[in-house]
Amino acid sequence: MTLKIYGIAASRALRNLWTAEELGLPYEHIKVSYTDPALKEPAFLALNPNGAIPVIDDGGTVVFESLAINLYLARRHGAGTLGAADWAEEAHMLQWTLWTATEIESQTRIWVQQMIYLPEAERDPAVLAAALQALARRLAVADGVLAGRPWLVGDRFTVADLNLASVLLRFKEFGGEAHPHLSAWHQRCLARPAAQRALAMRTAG
Ligand SMILES: N[C@@H](CCC(=O)N[C@@H](CS)C(=O)NCC(=O)O)C(=O)O
Repeated sequence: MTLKIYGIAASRALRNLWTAEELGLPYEHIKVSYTDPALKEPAFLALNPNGAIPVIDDGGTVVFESLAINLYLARRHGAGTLGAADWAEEAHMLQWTLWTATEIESQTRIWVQQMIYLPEAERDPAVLAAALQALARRLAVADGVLAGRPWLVGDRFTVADLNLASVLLRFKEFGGEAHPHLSAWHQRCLARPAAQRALAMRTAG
């Protein structure tokens, strides 16, 4: 059964579309938006009880959480390429992905909340500044690591790179350009043909 990816490309589903493109997987893209009331109805809640996108159905294996979906797809369909070749790589892919979720996305979501969702009058500059400051400290860590190696795990682009790069999509706004090695790495990630195909879907509708 073909992999099904639920969620428009202009959402966190982009991360999973990028992964499917990297792996060359055939997939059906179900372009449901995060504003669609159907997300809160029983049929969709049976797939993702959070009522949110993305969620995938890979031949009956249903998974929600965008970064977990990518770890699963890489392990299931890309062992030794996008996914781990051994347990040490597996550990480091988990390490960087959990770091991305807890140390990076915890701050970038504050930026998104403040700058995209809240009306200007309700924004709190102190909250925004604190998030950007916390983010800068963490981005400096990744910059230091990438000063000595081209990719986060092994000697190739892996799901660890994809997960961090896709969370840092608003790279400039998140202060990424202050970190030269991270900047060069982010450009390498986004220049990949699979990334470009996924990014093009955001405007294609
Ligand atoms: N941590 C989740 C977040 C999922 C999420 O918040 N998705 C947004 C779109 S990017 C959504 O569907 N929001 C609608 C809602 O929560 O009602 C993930 O990474 O998959």
